[in-house]
Amino acid sequence: MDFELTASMMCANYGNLEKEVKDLENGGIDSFHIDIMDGRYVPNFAMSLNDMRYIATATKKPLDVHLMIEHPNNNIEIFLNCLRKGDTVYIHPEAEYHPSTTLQKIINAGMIPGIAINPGTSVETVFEMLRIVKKVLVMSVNPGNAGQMYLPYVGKKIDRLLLLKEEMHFRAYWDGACSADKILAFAPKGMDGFVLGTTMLFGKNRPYGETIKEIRGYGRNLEQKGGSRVYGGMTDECGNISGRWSGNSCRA
Ligand code: S6P
Ligand code: MG
Repeated sequence: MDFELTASMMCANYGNLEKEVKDLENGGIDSFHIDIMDGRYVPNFAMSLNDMRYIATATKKPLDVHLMIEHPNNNIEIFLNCLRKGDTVYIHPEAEYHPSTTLQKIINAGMIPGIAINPGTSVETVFEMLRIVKKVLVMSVNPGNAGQMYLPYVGKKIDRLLLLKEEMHFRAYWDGACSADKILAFAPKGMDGFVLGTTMLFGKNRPYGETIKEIRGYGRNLEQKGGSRVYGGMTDECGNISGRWSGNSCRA
């Protein structure tokens, strides 16, 4: 079972960003997740335009740009001009008066349009936008910081969202507190990719390649267990499929 793995670069070691990018690339990462924050839409400043620009020149892998900024329509061209066709740009629909206009700009520039859904945002709120976007980034923590706890109530919403994938033609990605049990539970339900941050990848004193290989192994194990993508399914209050994966628990 294949799924995409993207590295949350706000968690990287900025003491040697070039090495981080190369190590992740050599370790088999699929793309680089770039968290841009403006201190207004979220109460934090993370990566900057210059960080994004640097990583874009340091790798040929796709960038996955997650804009946590107010009214991205006002200055989205600045970001689009630094990106390559095929890179993804996610906006938060709540941050924009007319999110479909902004998404159209992303499409016109040749990038992949995406929306990020906050834990408190319902599927119904973004329903029509699911027709426009190619990717949906589901936040399983509140946006703004790495290293937060998984919010278990998000699981049931993800189940409902995944049921719409086929009809609405989008791919779904997990962002926030991504752990092995979440990959094991949600990849078989149709989650197409996972953002890896401090929970699994960074700050572990372990080569990135080793961790990434281990995670890819989950996909092979799921296949051997006869797992095929089943869209939807029941999620318990810990966000896992009830009774299917023993030993799963909410992240403490
Ligand atoms: C949060 C941001 C995320 C985090 C990432 C961190 O606002 O959008 O991309 O950087 O999820 O992962 P972790 O494993 O530290 O929670
Ligand atoms: Mg993010």
